[in-house]
Amino acid sequence: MKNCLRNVMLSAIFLYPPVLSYGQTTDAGFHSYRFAIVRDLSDSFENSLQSNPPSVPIDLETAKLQHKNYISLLEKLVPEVIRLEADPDHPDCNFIEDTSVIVGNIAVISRMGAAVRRGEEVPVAHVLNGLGVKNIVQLQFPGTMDGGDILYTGKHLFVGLSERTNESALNQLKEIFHGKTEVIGIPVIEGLHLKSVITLFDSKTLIVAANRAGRRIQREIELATNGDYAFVSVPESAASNVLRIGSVLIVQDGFAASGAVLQDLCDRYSVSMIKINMSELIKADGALTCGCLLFN
Ligand code: CIR
Repeated sequence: MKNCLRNVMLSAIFLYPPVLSYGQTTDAGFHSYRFAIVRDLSDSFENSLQSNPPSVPIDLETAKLQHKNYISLLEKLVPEVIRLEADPDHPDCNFIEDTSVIVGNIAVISRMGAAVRRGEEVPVAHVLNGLGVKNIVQLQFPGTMDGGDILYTGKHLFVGLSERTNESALNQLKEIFHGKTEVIGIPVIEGLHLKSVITLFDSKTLIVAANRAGRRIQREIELATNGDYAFVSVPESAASNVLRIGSVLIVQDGFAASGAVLQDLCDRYSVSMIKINMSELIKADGALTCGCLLFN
């Protein structure tokens, strides 16, 4: 496998963020994408994995509407949105972010941490292949990885070591991206994924949940990276998962205190903020990044 991975690495082209001068940090180019892959919400979504069974069960019709609105929004922001059919045998299939990690022209196909979700990655790999993504690498046993644990900033690839993503996956990613981008393991002590508590505002500014897991992750990143990042804390952990596309920041509706912090940040950097209600997807531990795969 080593040789194969080395060949993959030699032909990789990586996209680094543009150099920005002080006061000009919106970073829209880095966050612009040509493609988004999304997957419809399954009729079996009520049977999705839920770490804390919600007091009010998922309302399927509302979930479908929320997911439809999310896709409509992506269609306004990304030129080519590829929509895959739902799979009734995979109630979590709309959470397509978990199926792979795409950086530059390398796609690493997940071996997902939850065995019941394995198989969701198959049609995604086909689409990536059809689009001409040059290097498609399958994560190997005993590695397990969910894309929700991978945070790529342009300079670093942070890998959440969580219930879903393990040390073997971290080591494989280090090998795949060797010489191209620094891969750093970050323990996730609470929450499903790394990106359940930390996401990108821009390539140098991270939005982090003001909870125990968020503080630990911030500390680990600070220790590992020599002050490369600024951190903005939001009080509600669900609100720490934001989705930046171009000069737009998509945030979860319904979290007023965090919304105010994020609005202030957006105002400072001339980024437009759009709120979207994902209440039914949150019940299945879903967030904003998890509904799409974005790449060029
Ligand atoms: C799961 O437990 O796998 C799904 N119910 C939720 C996955 C959310 N994925 C993500 O945030 N990347």
